[in-house]
Amino acid sequence: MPANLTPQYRAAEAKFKGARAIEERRAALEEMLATIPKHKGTEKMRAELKRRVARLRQEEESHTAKHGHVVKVEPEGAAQIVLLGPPNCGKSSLLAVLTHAEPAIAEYPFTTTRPQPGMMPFEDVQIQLVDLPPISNEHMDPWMPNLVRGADAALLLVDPTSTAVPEDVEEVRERLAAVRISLVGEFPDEVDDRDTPLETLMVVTKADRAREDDLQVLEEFYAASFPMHRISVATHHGLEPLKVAIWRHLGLIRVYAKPPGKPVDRHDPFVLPLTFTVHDLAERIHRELAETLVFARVWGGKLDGQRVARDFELRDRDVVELHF
Ligand SMILES: Nc1nc2c(ncn2[C@@H]2O[C@H](COP(=O)(O)OP(=O)(O)OP(=O)(O)O)[C@@H](O)[C@H]2O)c(=O)[nH]1
Ligand SMILES: [Mg+2]
Repeated sequence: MPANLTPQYRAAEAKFKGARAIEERRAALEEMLATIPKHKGTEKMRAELKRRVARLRQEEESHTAKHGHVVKVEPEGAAQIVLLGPPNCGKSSLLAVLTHAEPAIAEYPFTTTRPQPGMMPFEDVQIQLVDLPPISNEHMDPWMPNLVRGADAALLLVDPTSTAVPEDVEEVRERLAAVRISLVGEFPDEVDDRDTPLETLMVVTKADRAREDDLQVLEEFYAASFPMHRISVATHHGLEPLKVAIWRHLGLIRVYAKPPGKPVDRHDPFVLPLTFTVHDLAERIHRELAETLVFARVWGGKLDGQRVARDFELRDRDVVELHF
């Protein structure tokens, strides 16, 4: 037994021995982990404690799943994007830096056990990011596939400093492929009904700590499969370009509707799919009135208030005046 175990640690250990419910046991183990003196002599014990915490967490999750617990995140904002990746790759750190959410972040794996949403402001829209527990060969929460299928897009995070890369990333792709979710850089032309392709950007994290060589090898390996972004949460490197890429990848446009003769409201755009027409917009605003739409005027690009036909395809940042 390594020496110098504190009374706090002993108390937590006693609590663990007396605990019956999984949650209580896990909480006590976490307390032991937090109070154990951190030096060379306790290294093995700490590693073992982490493993036991992780195992109990998994048990907790499958327990709720077996009891019919469905885990969902209500979509909010312009789109819902899930953060996917192996343990410890930096998912929660990314959520914390891009949104106001305050997820748990730790240097050990399996920190996140529940989905945690946060809203990422981008220019004048809000995009929902959902931080998730890690996926590995041994572990995928049973509620994950459903939640992932419902998302509009995904970020696949890769830790270039991981000793298991790229196998740990491949495990994520394989586990999802096994439940017919394919992470794709670009939406395929043909899709089997049973499959869910999910448009994915790859995010290479921890660029501040990684060796340039490792980054390049990784980027070359995945360049053909995914658009790639290198970031660091520590230095904020690459975060702004990543936000722009996320927005572009979603293939959405913002349109500002203005009542005839009134100024445009630039605060609250309609967020619409690409190829949405003036008629589609009229329908979105007022289903019954759409048929009575006479014409529209558009400001944006080369247009400065000219009349357009109802089948005119709107573009990002157009201002539209509908005349019924
Ligand atoms: N240097 C550096 N460390 C980072 C960066 N991003 C994350 N980390 C560290 O990596 C560790 C894991 O980060 P998390 O955000 O908890 O990783 P996660 O993917 O959410 O982990 P799980 O929830 O366990 O799957 C923490 O110690 C972070 O501080 C980064 O950009 N640079
Ligand atoms: Mg996490």
